[in-house]
Amino acid sequence: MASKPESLTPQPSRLEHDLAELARIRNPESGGWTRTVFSEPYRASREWIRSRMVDAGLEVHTDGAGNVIGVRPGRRPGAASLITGSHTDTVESGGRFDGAVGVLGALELVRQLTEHDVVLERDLLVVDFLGEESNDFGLSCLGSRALAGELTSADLDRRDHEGRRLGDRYAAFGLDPAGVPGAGWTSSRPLHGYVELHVEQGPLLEERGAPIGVVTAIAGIERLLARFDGRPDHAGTMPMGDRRDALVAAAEAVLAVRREGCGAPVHGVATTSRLVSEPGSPNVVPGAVRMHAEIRSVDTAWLSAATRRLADEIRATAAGYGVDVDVEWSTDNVPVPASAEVHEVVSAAADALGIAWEPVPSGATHDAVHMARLCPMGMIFVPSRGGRSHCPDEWSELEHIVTGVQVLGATVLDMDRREMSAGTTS
Ligand code: HGY
Ligand code: MN
Ligand code: MN
Repeated sequence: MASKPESLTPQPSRLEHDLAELARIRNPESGGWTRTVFSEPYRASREWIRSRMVDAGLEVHTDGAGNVIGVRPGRRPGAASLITGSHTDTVESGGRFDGAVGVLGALELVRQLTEHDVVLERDLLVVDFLGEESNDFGLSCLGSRALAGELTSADLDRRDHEGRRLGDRYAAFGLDPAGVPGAGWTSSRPLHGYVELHVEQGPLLEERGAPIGVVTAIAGIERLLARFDGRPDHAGTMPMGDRRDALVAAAEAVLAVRREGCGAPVHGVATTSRLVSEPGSPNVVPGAVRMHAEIRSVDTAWLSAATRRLADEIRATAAGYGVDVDVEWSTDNVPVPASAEVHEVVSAAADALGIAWEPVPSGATHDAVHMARLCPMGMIFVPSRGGRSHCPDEWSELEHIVTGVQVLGATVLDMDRREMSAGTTS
């Protein structure tokens, strides 16, 4: 029976309960909500998610990439599957909604489909992707990246700042690292389309008074590691003009990163997140500094030009202080447009439900970036209060989350019945 979208009305109390239950699983030693990838609180949260997937009647397994996947079988075995989901790991001292809304919203949709005796044509896969957040290995979206066949055995040799190897972290978490590089989705099981519900994590929907955002594109991220090599000296005796102060050169670079972001002609941002200054003693001129930064935009041309401009400026200003600098950029992900057809399906679903929506870019990256390599991709946003996220103040209203699940349901019902094309929004 193909149910009418308006009949799939999510239960606010059940969603609220799940959000509250998941929020109880966190590292008590950290502020906010902390379930970082491979941590014990994260292990516990995934066990809870598995149990909720089973309760919702899904057939649950963990794939070779460490993704927890619940399958709701469709009427037509062999038909290309629908897939939705998000992540339940958090940043350090993060919030309760980033990622959680997409996984728990999808579970509420599954319960709705079952309670209304809706049997989809296609299998519906609900995924809690492994480790979406950026980590010390320089690779965000571990699970979806591997599912898209983009996580290599060389990546498993990456080390974090404590020298721990990524492959060993998989093993300690109970996952077989040898299975990760080969965990890519096989074309023998085609995917029909991917749609992810997520909090906006920015201010646009609240500013425009819209309860739903339909994502047009997801920003690319270029990450910078700059190593400044000056000269340690006695802070009390070395004259100012004779110093080669690595931290002063890095401070100039921090401001250059900010200027680049503020000057972006399109949605572009730039952030320096960390300076590690050595030796760090109060009476020693800093001899060496490591600087971590990133720039983001949906505009590929601006991103690559900005990386070149910044590299030139950082080298030139460092030379002025007699400091050498090694500038290293790495691409976390390139900008990815949403599928034009999924964008159309989501906006038509919102229209049919009489729900206002706005087209919005995503400054945050998501598992959807990697899923776009496997099938047509779209995202549904719900507002974030004050545009805040990745902090304990992160908040989204339950009524908005319920509306997001409603639009997700109507989108899934529509995608289930239609053939999809591969075009994108740009
Ligand atoms: O960094 C991001 O944009 C995402 O929240 N992981
Ligand atoms: Mn997220
Ligand atoms: Mn996040």
